[in-house]
Amino acid sequence: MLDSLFFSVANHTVTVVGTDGSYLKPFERSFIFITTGQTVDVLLEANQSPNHYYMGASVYSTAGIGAYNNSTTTAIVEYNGNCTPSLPPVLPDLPSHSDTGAGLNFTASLRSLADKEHPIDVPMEINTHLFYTLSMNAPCKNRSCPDGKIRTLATVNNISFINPSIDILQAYYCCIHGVYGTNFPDVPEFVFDFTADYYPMDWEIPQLGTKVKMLDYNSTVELVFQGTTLLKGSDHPMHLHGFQFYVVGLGMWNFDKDKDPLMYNLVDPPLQNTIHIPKDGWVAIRFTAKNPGVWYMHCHFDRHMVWGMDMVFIVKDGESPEAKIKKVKLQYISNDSARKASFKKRKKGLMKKASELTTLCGIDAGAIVYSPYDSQPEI
Ligand SMILES: [Cu+2]
Repeated sequence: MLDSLFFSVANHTVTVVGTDGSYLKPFERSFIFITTGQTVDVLLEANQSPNHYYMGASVYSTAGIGAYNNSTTTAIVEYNGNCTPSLPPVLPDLPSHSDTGAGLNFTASLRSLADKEHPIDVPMEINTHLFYTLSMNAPCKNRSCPDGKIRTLATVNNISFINPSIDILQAYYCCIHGVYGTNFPDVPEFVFDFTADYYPMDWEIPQLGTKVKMLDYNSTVELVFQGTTLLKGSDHPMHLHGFQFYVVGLGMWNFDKDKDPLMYNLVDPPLQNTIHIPKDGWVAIRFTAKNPGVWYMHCHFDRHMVWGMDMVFIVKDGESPEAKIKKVKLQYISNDSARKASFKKRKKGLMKKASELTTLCGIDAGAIVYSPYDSQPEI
């Protein structure tokens, strides 16, 4: 989980048909671009002359050579039947390690099927606008730490995520205070030219914190990720748990809030859970917060994740029973047959809740259930 990759099969094209578990309008390419945490479904037609062909993958990296593995990983596609294979097999032609345009062009080609059998549900009226910068940071003044070591952190909206000692889900569920703050900012505190060539070094110093963004149930969210060139910047595969989101726009340089939304694809945007934000670029996603709970969002490059490029959404409970994670409904059901029919399920739910309170929250909880349907109360 370190780098994005180009992949190709020599002398063949592939038909791209899906990503992150959702269908796409099929399109042909001589290579695919895939970032960590993503899936891409392709069809390969063995329609070339019987032979042996290399398939290969190479790293896409905006860092200089030496900062990543410059080799090509390979395996061989062999056609069945009688043939005299070329020796060595033909190698695929892959884009260069820094070909940002090749990756961006591939990502921008993804389109949902968006037909009668596969309708899309992209939110059109947005009530929650978020703008998150993604940065590499240096925690010590002038990049020089007291112990002489060079250290790097990574941030979302200039906040480097600190892992709490108690899980945020546990703290939320059990109402344990002091574990996290609910003031994750909707926009960066400090707005500057995010893709400039030079900055004062002081701007590289991040805040540290464990902060979450609270979302009302069924909020319609638009989130723009903006890469910055602090510490020369990097690309970032951003991954959201708990949701699939529509990727409605992407581009290079600073996001323009007046012009760029006019170019959004709201007709057939791809439905994904991981999206590659190019270095010096931006990506806009939309989703409806209809999954109550605690959801982690992070860069899928392992090093960026442990350096703090993470945050958490908490989606509050909604009104209906299906939209709640926290409460047990104890209201009396007046209809006799409905009460009897749902008794077993409700009893099981209550017992599960008592058990969760004990194991998860450390509370000595118990339940005694009397009913006309059992001869003995259940404890
Ligand atoms: Cu990253």
